[in-house]
Formats: sequence, C-alpha cells, structure tokens
Amino acid sequence: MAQNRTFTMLKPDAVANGHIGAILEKINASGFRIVGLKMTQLTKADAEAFYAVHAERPFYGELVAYMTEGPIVAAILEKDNAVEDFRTLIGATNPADAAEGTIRKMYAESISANAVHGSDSDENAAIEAAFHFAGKENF
Ligand code: 3AN
Repeated sequence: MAQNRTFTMLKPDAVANGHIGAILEKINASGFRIVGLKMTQLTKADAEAFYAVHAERPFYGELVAYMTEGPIVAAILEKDNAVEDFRTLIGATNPADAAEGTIRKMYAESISANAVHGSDSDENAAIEAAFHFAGKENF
C-alpha cells in the first residue's frame, strides 16, 4: 500500500506520566516517520469539536474533561498503510483488552486515560491533522 498518513495524540495521562519519549521512540521503531509534532493543551471547545462524533455517547462529558486536563502531544505520522498499522500498534481502546506489546497495554491507565489516539480512517486522519496543524507545520 502507498505511503499515507495518520494522526495521533499522546493524551494527558501519557504526558503527565513521562511517557512522551518512550512512545515516540516506539512509534519511530515501528516504521512511522514523524512529519508533524507539537505539544499543546486542548480547550473545552477544541475537545468538544474533535470528539463531536461521540457527542451522544454516555462518556462524552468525561472524555472532554479528561482530554483538557493537561497538555497533549499531537503528531502526524507517515508510513505504508499508516492508519491500520498505527491502530494495531496502539491496541484496543480498553488497555485491559489490548495485546501485549501495544502502546496502550504498556502505557495506558484506563479506557478513558488510554495514552494515545489514533485516527480510524484516511479521511479522519486528514481532518484531524488539519484541526491541529497549519500547512507550514506539516512536513
Ligand atoms: P479509539 O480511540 O480506540 O478509536 P473510540 O473512537 O471508540 O476509541 O473512542 C474515543 C475515545 O473515547 C477513546 N480513545 C477513549 O479515550 C474514550 N472512550 C471510548 N469508550 C469509552 C468508554 N466506554 N468509557 C470512557 N471513555 C471511553
């Protein structure tokens, strides 16, 4: 499959627990090229917009509160089959169900504080990357 891109965030738990370096190293070692990178903190409006697709879900309020509680690291990643391969690398949403060696198994605390986000489609990867990065920040 052709080189394509996905979008990730290292979530507030991963940043607060000092896992930025280890997670980025694992991402690189798994064959992804980092083509955009920044540390930032989501406002409530940012998190509500980013997770608008989940607005009707019972955990939406908790998710928005959690994602705004501290800084995150946003990144754009490039690799063959990036979206699917990155979701394999991060593992199941609930770290209790995540496979051995996945980022969530290694670093996540809980289903909401689950260390990393990974886009679920090429289309959403492009939307999410554009939400966080201006053109000149994206290599
Ligand atoms: P994923 O991030 O694995 O694609 P989604 O898109 O179903 O999972 O959910 C988006 C985010 O919402 C998750 N990363 C997680 O932080 C949170 N979330 C999902 N399900 C729950 C749940 N049952 N309780 C609390 N938070 C949840």
